[in-house]
Amino acid sequence: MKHLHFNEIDSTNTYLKQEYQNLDNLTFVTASFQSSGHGRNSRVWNANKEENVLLSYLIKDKDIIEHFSYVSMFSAVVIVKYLESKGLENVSIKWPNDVYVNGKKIAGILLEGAYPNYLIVGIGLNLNQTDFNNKELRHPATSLKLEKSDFNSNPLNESQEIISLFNHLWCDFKGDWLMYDDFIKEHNYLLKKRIKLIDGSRIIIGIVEDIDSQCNLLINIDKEIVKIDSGEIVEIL
Ligand code: BT5
Repeated sequence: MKHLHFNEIDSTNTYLKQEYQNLDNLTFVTASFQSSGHGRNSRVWNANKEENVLLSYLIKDKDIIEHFSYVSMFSAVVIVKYLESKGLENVSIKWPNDVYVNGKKIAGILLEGAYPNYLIVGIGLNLNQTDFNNKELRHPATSLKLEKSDFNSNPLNESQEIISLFNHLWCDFKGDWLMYDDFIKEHNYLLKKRIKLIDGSRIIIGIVEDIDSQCNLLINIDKEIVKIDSGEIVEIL
């Protein structure tokens, strides 16, 4: 495992996309600042300089790339466990790719891939930032500092801690995709919430019943359970 750190970069995901041929499987990249940090569908990821964790890692192992939805959930599990280890409560996973604390977004996860060459997982985690322009954000944001005012550490130390935790948990997980099944179900932010989801041209409204062992969202639509493997929650009704 290798860890590269940049003071400033366009995006840690973009860096890995450009350099994947020269880098090993499980290379981690972190940055103190991103000039073009992005989320899904080219949305902007905002993070003040030197205040947050901006981290990406590269997977080149084909077997693992094929299991990308587990990798996405696993990454959320690592962030939840990290936040719980800092004493935070009410930490949950908002399917498919966010981590919430007390109903606010603290981390976003972005998967970008080109099968069979690479899968890149980018994680933006709000640490010390306390000013968020919530009017501009799709969902209210929070940070470790806002949730726990006595939190005092720098993003590079915390990134290293997250990478260590990742490695520790990864060794077991990569042989057993279902290992965190129960943990994921227990931390399902959307459980029993009525949601509106958009998947391509499809609009789905229903009550979330579960996340199944293939990481699909199970939605109750007029008493019928529908399995959703991708899409975006646009509203909690
Ligand atoms: C995500 O996208 O939530 C995935 C974000 C991944 C960012 C990391 S940082 C390291 C790596 N390098 C990158 O360039 N990206 C990854 P999405 O679900 O599309 O959510 C994006 C939306 O979240 C934006 O449109 C804003 O409304 C909101 N947002 C932006 N910055 C935020 C922040 N710091 N905290 C909470 N919400 C934010």
